[in-house]
Amino acid sequence: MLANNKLTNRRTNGYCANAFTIIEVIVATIVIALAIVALIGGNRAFSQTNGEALKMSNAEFLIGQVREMTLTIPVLDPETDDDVFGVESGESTVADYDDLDDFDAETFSPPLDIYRNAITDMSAYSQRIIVQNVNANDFSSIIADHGSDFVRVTVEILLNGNVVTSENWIRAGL
Ligand SMILES: [Ca+2]
Ligand SMILES: [Ca+2]
Repeated sequence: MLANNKLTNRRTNGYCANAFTIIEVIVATIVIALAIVALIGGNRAFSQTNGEALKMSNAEFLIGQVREMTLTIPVLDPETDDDVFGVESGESTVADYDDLDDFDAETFSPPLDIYRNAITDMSAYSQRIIVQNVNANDFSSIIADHGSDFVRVTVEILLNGNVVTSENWIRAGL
């Protein structure tokens, strides 16, 4: 009888020593749950970062298209010189634009490529262009239209109506 009790105790003790306790299981479950939450959070942050990078990359591409598109056209209209700031008479579409200020206050949606063709698969984006004359001695100072030989071109890129980024540069009409 005594031997039987000892055997039973040993089995019971052995069972306890080799099995997980409830506390161990709870702790392990919490650790695994925390790891899963951390993984999901990390993945979401990575996706958001990736999405922002793609947006910026597209925006930079679209700014580059405007820069290239307007790079070779003159600051002043070849026909009317500085008579008109903006689109001259008879220039009804972007294909007719032949000087820089023709592009002032224009928004292209879908955006245009360097050949002035609509980029239809980027139609959620827009290019908003502002052309302003600046002081010859201080390019940060905006002056009256055709008030100097220097022009600041600002391009804003919008995605679904929200500004993603903008860039500007100076052109000289000398
Ligand atoms: Ca023109
Ligand atoms: Ca013009």
